Amino acid sequence: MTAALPLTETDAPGQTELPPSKNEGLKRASDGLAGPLPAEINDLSTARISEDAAQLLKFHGSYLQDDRDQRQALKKAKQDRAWQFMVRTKFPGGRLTAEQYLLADELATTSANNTIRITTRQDFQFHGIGKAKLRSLIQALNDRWMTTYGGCGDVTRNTLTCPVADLLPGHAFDYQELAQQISDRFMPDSTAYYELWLDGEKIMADGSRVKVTPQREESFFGPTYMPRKHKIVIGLPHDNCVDLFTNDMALEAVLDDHSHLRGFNLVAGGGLGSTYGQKETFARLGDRIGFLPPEQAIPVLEAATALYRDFGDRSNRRHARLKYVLADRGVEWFRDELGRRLGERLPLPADVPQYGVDDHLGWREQADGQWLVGIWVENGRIQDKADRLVKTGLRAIIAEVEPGIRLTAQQNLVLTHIPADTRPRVEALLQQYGLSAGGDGLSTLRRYAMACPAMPTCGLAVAESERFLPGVITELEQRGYGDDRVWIRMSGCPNGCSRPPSAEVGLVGRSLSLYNIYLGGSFEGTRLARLYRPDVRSNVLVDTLTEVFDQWKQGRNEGEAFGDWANRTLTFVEG
Ligand code: SRM
Ligand code: SF4
Repeated sequence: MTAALPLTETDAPGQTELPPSKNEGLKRASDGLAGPLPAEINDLSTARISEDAAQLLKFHGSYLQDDRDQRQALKKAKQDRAWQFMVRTKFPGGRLTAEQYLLADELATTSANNTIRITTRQDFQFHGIGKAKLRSLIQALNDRWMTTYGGCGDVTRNTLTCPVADLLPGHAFDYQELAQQISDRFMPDSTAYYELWLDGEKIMADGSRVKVTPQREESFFGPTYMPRKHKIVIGLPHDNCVDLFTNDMALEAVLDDHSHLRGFNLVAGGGLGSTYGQKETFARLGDRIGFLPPEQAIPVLEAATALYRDFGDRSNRRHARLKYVLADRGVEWFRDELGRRLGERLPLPADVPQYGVDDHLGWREQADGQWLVGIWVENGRIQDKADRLVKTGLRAIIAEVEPGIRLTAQQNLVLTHIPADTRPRVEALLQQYGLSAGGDGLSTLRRYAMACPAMPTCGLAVAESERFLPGVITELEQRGYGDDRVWIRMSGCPNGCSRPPSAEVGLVGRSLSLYNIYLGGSFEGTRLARLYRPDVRSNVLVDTLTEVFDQWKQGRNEGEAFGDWANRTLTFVEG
């Protein structure tokens, strides 16, 4: 089976007659994503860049932002906004080395706001970077093989997979390696990135630098790249730690009784973002399309990605994700069209057993006898606070022990390959810096809470999230709910970056101090939450939650998770 039709079929057979969006023209005219960037990035007479340049900068892994805490005062003083940049890396499978971590830690201090943000897609983000430091930061990351190319923009984003499956006993297949291969396959061809940030050079595996031959053609993406962002994951049913159904495309592992990989189900059409008041936008879980053997993973993803490239809506960016192609045209249409491109239809999806999720906190013995330990990082923000010196502590442990590093899709971090006789030393250091590997004072409720960055960096936030959720959890702990295992996820707008639509409790910003409450998603990420209460003021959020938690405790069946109980018994506003 091969991808029989040419993969440059960008004439988009499925397009509507509406004119293409502005971004389509911008991409086409950008000369391989360069556009006005070289001139504007190097112009230090202004702290910002133009709107067009900002759109293209995303493909290079960076966003123009401003410090929203300062907006009002600056406006009052008739001054320009406090412009700054965010930079996002791309770590397939969330994997990096100790050396890379230590460099990221240093760059966060010298070039950003002294924090590193672990993202829900196993990456790092640096915030608060001044324009004068942007180039040197991206250069320094690349010098140690940390790319930012395609971290954002209308291309294939970071490929996720379980951060530790390849290390644990019982797995014969290297999911990390496949994630890397997928990532490599879908990198853009244009060399504009290397010319803009790396003096036209690529850093090779041995550290040497090689001049790139300038290239602008995109053999796979074509001149207009993807209609919108494109997210791929490899997921495991017994450990759906990557929330596989929420992605544009997923390879769902099909395992035999002994955990050996038989192949994958291709899952397509997931995505979580929506826009208030626009009914044509919604959160959606992916559908199982068909079964494929492991060696067909790349050709099948190529054909499915080309299908998205060609049929995604290029006139309305809010309706451009693959999920809308699936919703509008149906699963059977997708199977037929994919079969046409592959030369034959995929066999029907295989049955998969019950789902589970592991957040990978705590100590586990690896198959090779060494140890790994998952460390909790509140909302992924690596920073020092009075009670927990997360940044200093991680740096100290990583510098001394030189473990492998894996980032989780729950915004936490795993230290790997720790020799058995070093474990007591790591335990002592964790304690010394107030770091938690789960348990040791960390409540269960807080362990499973996640928030997106929102204020003050995110330009799309309409409400607080990362700065607000910890206080909500504290109140719930004080009222006696700390031992309850419930996924609570908050976001500052309905784009769903911390994945509230697939949580048991989703708290989604409506406007300042106002949230919609969604309930009833499954713990395992196999069912979406539904709108339970709209427009809840932040000062009564905890009261509303304690009400439903109490009802759950009184009315649940034995062992029934909160999300399952809520889905079974509550009356919802929608759905
Ligand atoms: Fe996201 C936009 C942060 C994962 C859906 N996301 C943004 C931006 C870049 C805001 C912007 O466009 O100006 C946010 C930057 C805020 C800041 O100050 O850092 C942002 N998204 C994040 C991160 C950092 C949240 C986190 O808590 O970790 C995650 C970075 C992931 C990465 O490393 O690549 C992040 N974003 C997600 C996810 C979850 C996932 O992918 O597993 C989603 C929901 C899944 C999905 O894509 O449907 C998500 N982000 C969005 C959307 C809505 C997209 C849509 O088509 O519906 C936007 C808005 C947009 O693209 O226009 C957005
Ligand atoms: Fe920003 Fe909204 Fe994403 Fe939160 S969910 S980071 S507020 S875009």
